[in-house]
Amino acid sequence: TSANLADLESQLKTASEKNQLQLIEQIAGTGEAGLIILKQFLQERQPGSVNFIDGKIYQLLLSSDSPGIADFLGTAYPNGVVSLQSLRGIDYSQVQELLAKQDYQAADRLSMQKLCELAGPKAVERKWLYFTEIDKFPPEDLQTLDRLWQVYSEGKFGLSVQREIWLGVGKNWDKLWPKIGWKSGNTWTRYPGEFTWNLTAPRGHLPLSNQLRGVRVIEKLLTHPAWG
Ligand code: UYC
Repeated sequence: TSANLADLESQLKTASEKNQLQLIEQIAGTGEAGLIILKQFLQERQPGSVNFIDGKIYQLLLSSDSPGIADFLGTAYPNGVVSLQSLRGIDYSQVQELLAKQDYQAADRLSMQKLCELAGPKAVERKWLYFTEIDKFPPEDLQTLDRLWQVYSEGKFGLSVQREIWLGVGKNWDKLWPKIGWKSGNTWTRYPGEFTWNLTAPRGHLPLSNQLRGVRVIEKLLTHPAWG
């Protein structure tokens, strides 16, 4: 009933972020009236501090089939809720599009491609990174990619999330792999079929970085000055 919806709306304003996620899903589930409440709530939030609450609402509005909501999104957020800064003129809008649609597998592949673009034409050709290329990455670009992953994953995915977990296990790679679902016992998780391409994955599961050539690339990514 509308009394219930008004109730959920007022709870949404003061709840913790974890409870907000749940309330947002509940409100979206009530149909058009709920979507309008979420649209208003999104508009009233601080544009300077976009986080996974904004991302969640955007994703739910995007997946609705209401033409009014689609018009609003197209005008207010033509690219999504995250502003896409790059110091190298790289266009991250397709990464945002894929993450907003929760196509985490395609977003993962494209994110690796964007890192290669950041490293330059040789890396684009090679399709993988030399660890020596990573020092020159601008912090802004890594932060943009990290914000995209976090905002569209309820805060679960992103390089800075992986960094935090890695620091939490005393920078021990053998302890990191099972924690983020990249290894089970002695067995590496196989690409792509054995990875979990949705939010049931463990925290830090994505984005992937292939360990075939050793840990130096991921080590450079997780120790980059971007994470200050
Ligand atoms: N793969 O196992 N991986 C590939 C991962 C390893 C291997 C791509 C991650 C272990 C081969 C991505 C893990 C290993 C290829 C990832 C993982 C291995 C490949 C596509 C858990 C064997 C074919 C992008 C740590 C024991 C390509 C790319 C090639 C691909 C990711 C094998 C994203 C996180 C040690 C043979 N694996 N990878 O880099 O290079 O090609 O031959 O990490």
